[in-house]
Amino acid sequence: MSTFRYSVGPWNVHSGADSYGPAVRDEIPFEEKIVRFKELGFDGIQFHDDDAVPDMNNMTEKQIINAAKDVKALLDKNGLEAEFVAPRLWMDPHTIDGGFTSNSKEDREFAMWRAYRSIDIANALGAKNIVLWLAREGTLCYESKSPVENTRRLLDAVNGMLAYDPKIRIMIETKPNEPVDRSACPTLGHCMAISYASGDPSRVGGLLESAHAMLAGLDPASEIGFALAMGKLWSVHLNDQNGMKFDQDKSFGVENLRTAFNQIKVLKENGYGSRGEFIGLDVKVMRTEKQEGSYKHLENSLRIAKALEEKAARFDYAFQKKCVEKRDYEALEMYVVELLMGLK
Ligand code: GLO
Ligand code: MG
Repeated sequence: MSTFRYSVGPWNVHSGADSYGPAVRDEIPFEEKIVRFKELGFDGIQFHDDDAVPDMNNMTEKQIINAAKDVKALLDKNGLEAEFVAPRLWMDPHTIDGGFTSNSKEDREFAMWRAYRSIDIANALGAKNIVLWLAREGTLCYESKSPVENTRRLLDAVNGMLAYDPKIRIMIETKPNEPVDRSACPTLGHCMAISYASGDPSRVGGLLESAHAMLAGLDPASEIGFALAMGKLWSVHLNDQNGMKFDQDKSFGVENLRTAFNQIKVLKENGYGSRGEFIGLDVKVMRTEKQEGSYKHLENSLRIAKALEEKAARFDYAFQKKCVEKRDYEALEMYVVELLMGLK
């Protein structure tokens, strides 16, 4: 029995286009994806603003809200909950140089317009959270922006959103690089600092993605633990990554099984999910998969996560305590590896 509720975004099933080659599978319509997500065992859906309302730039504020209400009806019909809405501030011609930290005032205003509309969409979908994945907030050319001003602009944007809606919560999804070289908010430590410097720290928290922590050379379970200690871990994007290279979004646990186990273990030990938090699986299927394999990575990630939940439930805390008392960490480490290998 799983103790967690799992969530996923429509971008996690995609046609396989990357920077070096075109699509290799057909696009699957949104309605079809969400039916399948439910069948696979997901309870939550994550949205970009324009996943919910595709042509939003050319719509009035009222039209945007009405379109989002139709999506809410679709979610209700399928027994699904909207977890968050993220303004997609990296695709638009207005956000080539970033959104909140763009050097253009007009483009910064556009970014805020999208952030406010994302809050409207979240309210229409019944989602309590906005996610800020700050994809292009940072620099490609270091001298093009001031790191001090970048940080202040980011804080101003967060404060603007808090003021726009008295209830909405903001979760910053930190990532150190890609597509920018140096990000304005690379780790959960930075996110916590922004939270405490904001107008309402109780409404600004973090979303930790495993791969993003690894890209920063950090351990995802420890990043999760740090934010949990602050009471500010409000979502996670579990996936996997082979070292510090491009963001791979591999299925959860396929590269670093022990690290994956420790992520599940720290979430479980600290009652993650008891305040409605979801475990998001931000994974992508390999480009080599055929059409019928479009959901394989989601099935695999869920299977691995649930198997690791069971391993965490079986973890022998009495033995761990004994090892700690004797300072016999070799024995403890061997126990963990044997547990993961199915020898315990
Ligand atoms: C990319 C991010 C991305 C976000 C998503 C939600 O590196 O992980 O997938 O999670 O766009 O904002
Ligand atoms: Mg992510």
